[in-house]
Amino acid sequence: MPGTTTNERLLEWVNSWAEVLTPDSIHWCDGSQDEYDELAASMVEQGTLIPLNDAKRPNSFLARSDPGDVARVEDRTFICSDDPADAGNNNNWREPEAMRTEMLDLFRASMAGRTMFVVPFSMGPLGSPIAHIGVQLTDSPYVAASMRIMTRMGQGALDALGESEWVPCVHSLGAPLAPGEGDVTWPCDSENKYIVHFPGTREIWSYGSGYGGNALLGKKCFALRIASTMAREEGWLAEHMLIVGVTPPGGETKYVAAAFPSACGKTNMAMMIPSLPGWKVETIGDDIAWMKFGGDGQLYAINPEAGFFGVAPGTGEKTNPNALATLSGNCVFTNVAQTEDGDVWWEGLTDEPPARLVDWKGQTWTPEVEAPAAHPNARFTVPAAQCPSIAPSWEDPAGVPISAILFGGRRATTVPLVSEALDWEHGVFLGSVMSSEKTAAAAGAIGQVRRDPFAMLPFCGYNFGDYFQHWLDIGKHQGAKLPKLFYVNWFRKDPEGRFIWPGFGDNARVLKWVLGRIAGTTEAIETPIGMVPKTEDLDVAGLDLATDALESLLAVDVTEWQKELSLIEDHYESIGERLPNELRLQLTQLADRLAN
Ligand code: O2Y
Ligand code: MN
Repeated sequence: MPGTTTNERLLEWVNSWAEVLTPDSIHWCDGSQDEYDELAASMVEQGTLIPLNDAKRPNSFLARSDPGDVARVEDRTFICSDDPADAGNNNNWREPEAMRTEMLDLFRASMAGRTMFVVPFSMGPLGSPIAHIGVQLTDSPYVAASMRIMTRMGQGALDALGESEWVPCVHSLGAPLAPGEGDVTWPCDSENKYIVHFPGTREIWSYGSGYGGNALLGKKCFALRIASTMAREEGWLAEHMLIVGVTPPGGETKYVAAAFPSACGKTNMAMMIPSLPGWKVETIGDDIAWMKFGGDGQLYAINPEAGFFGVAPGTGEKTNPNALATLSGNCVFTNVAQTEDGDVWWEGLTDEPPARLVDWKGQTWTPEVEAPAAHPNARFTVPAAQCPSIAPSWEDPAGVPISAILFGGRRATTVPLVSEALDWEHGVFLGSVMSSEKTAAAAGAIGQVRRDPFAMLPFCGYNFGDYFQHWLDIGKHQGAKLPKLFYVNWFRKDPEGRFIWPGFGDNARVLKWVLGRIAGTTEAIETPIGMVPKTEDLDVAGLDLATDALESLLAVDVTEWQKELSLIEDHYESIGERLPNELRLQLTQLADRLAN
């Protein structure tokens, strides 16, 4: 049954793809609870979903993926632009027509024996001027159900679309069924994955994977890779950033966006419980921010998503109590372990593991087993509205005005706890050189610095040189009242290798300094790398910090920074010839300031 739409181009597009994909049936998703329940029931019958103990975690399920389909696949992710230079050294490039031919061969009859779901979705609150609509075709009921959690999916999105344009997203598991052939619990073509973007026509084609960012095409593929190219053309920003509202006691809420590479505690910060008495931090989003200029010259941000697709391992009462409370029901867990009483468990949920579990591969697990019970990239999918710290304004169609943007990374040395950019151009320089050190997980590589500009390395849909220029151009927007830009590092260590800063809820102390800088009430010291707090201006009341800890946290060591200069030069070399001259100048100016 076609959805209720008169959009002829949409109807034609669905029909023409149905001819290629040859599904047995077509289901237009309306986004209702009944539809979700029916999808879930059919997946339970098939064995794809295991219902969890309803008394402990109502309306929740566990999925176990194919072991060959457990994460995003960056080496199989492609940008297909006419000119390879437009994709840049930061992307895998393929010629668009050659890729279409190669993929059409795979797509042909790839949905045989299956239902094709037509999934209309809005990235952002329905009808928001900052939101955009997509329509995904998929033969995965897991994907259709997950899209209902992660986006505003169904008839509402079709209504918001009306007769206008949408981002077409085609997804097939690549696992056709012959007549009478039995299905597996996680169909996919794990040896043959393609995550493909055509920025010129704003299309996404994905084949072979049913997992996460490879298959829920609204998230990384649309909201970052395609949206970043749309944002460049249209003068806005599509960024890999969390958004929080920060309210001092009796004060006004200020909204802050922050970009961190993976393993830097982004979800924890998005759901932070501040340690400062009377302060409030509220969640707008944990992963992606779309920001457009309002008539008043401010950047207004929305979280384009409606749910969280978070990493389960490491999420516990100490690291993120708000995330745990969010997971009280209506969740889909993927690749976590199952307890004997039909609930879920993962490393970091409790200090001690249960005596007996079923691991993510469906095998009996006891603490003697060396391998983790949950896959390290095991995920939860849950409605954002369930988060105790969700901000009242999180679905405001107008977005929230952004007063500050934080960039950050994991650095044991060199980079102070917080510094403020000298101006917009210097802030863009800071974003363009964002870096993290590899952790002990990567044996032999500890301390090696990896550059991840704006945390967009796997997500920028075009040449990083052009992307940096776009950020510089945003700074020249007529009448812009730009957010202040900062660089934070929660991970500085002492000579014994211990973290100096406690992190988590105590990061609110840094936010307090940031708000003071926004208000113009807090002073700062100008250093060669930016404006750094006076030690007395960081509120560390009640913190058990070692003597001289603050000096170490805020130190700017000229010798260390001079070594950093050559690393940045190498990084800029790797960007190629489209690196803006303005950023080369920023690097020279930094070198000059360090020399003087
Ligand atoms: O592993 C995946 O498919 C997803 S990766 C992911 C998921 C949620 C939020 N962020 C990320 C990421 O890689 O940045
Ligand atoms: Mn992310």
